[in-house]
Amino acid sequence: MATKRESSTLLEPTAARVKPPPLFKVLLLNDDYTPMEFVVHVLKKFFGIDSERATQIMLKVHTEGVGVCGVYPKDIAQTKVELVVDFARQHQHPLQCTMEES
Ligand code: TYC
Repeated sequence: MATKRESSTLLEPTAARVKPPPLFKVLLLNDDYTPMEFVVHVLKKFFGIDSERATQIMLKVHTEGVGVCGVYPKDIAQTKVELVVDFARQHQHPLQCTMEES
């Protein structure tokens, strides 16, 4: 009995057809009221950054107005932004956290 041949339809290799998911930077913005120690605490708690690096990032935000906390896929970046903003509001701080495609 003759064996059936596989379909001859050619598919492009997966790697050539699938775009990598876009990544988003999570940003902290400066303000005049949130205590510096609170910002350092946020960077450690939500982004797993060590004290020294967290202090560097906080000071960059303080002097330049904005700084990057981390780069993530969209849903993770959105969750981080929500968690940081909720945490800041619970502590009555006006800290702003946002995201942008990188
Ligand atoms: N500018 C704030 C202060 O002088 C400190 C600060 C740093 C606030 C970073 C927000 O994202 C921020 N207390």
